[in-house]
Amino acid sequence: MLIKKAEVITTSPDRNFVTLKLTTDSGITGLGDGTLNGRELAVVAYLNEHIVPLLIDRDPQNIEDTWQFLYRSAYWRRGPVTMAAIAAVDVALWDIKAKQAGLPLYQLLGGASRTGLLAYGHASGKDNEELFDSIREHQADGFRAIRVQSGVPGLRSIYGVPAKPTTDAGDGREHHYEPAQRALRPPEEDWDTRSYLRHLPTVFEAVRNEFGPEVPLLHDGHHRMTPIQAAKLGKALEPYDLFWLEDCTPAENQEALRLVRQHTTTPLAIGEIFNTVWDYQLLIKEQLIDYVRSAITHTGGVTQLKKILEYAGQYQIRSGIHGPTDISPVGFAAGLHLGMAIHNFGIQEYMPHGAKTNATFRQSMTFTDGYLHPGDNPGLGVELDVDEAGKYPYQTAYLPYNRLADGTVHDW
Ligand code: KDG
Ligand code: MG
Repeated sequence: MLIKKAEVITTSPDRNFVTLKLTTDSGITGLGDGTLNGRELAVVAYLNEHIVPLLIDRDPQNIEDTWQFLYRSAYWRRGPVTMAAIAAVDVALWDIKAKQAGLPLYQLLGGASRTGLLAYGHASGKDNEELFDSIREHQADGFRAIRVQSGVPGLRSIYGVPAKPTTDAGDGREHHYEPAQRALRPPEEDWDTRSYLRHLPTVFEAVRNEFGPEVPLLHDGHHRMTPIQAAKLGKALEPYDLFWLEDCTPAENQEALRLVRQHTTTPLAIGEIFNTVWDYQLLIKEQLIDYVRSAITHTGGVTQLKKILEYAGQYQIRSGIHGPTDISPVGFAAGLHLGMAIHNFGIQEYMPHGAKTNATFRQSMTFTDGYLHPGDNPGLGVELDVDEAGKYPYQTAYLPYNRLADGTVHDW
């Protein structure tokens, strides 16, 4: 079997997506997700200019060899663009191999280790009243675990809280929060860590009082605190028994987490912006995190994330695969298949895509009573309607960035 065609398809139904479609001489096709929010066209160019010519007439069955070839022959390794491009190829090859075997991908990854994947949904509100409504809405949708993001008095906008409802998931409800805004420049937001640190514990106290001690609650600090501020927040949130505190401090300097760990037992999740196992090495080896947050799309595909999670499993660190709407239905499905097979599954993020996206990418995954399942169709269980995709050309969009009161640029 040989790869005869490799197409890089961009589409923007509810938001921008980059999909690699491989077609073999036996007619089997494979899809891979190369979406890198706000930098999509860099991956498109990397694929079109540097990788697609190398895939034609290549045997799609040698997935590990292709992965090593693309990673090592590039000479310039790692990084979000390279690893998203490699991920797109890797996932498309796994899709082909599973279709060739006539099996859902998770069967090739070791079979089912569970009947379904516990998912968490994104509840948010400018104030507690709006937040409580959002939590109730997600519980009504079946979510058993809830991520809580709240407005902070004095701040105009904040990560995770929609200024206005954005995507319609086709159920007549306004859902979720799409951070990348279709604009020619990144929108500027304001930030103040001390206001946030004062306010957030009061939000979790109110949520626990209202919804009780059982419901697993998660929060995303979104890279905005210094290590000691993160330690302080982790400690202040201990009485509210969080499932995890995510991205509490920028983790380029992995040692920073030693200080956080020293001061709090709140479980820590990190890794959605990581690209290789090396970004995790010290964090895993020193037990500084409890959940690996990478998405398959940003970590070089199934091939590498499986290895990272096997390494993490030796340290009893579990998966918390990244699943916002900027992970396309293709990348999301690949994460579900891996989540079904690994032993050290923790939880799966689930931010439903919009109606146009769901019409463009036909998916066999299900969400039932709080649990996700990838379905049992051969391959990933996702088909891209190329004609539908053609209706929505790419639109420039940027993620926001932050400035402090004195004008200093800050992590968003
Ligand atoms: O593109 C950026 C998003 O993927 C990110 O902001 C979402 O932090 C995120 C999350 O946990 O879903
Ligand atoms: Mg996050």
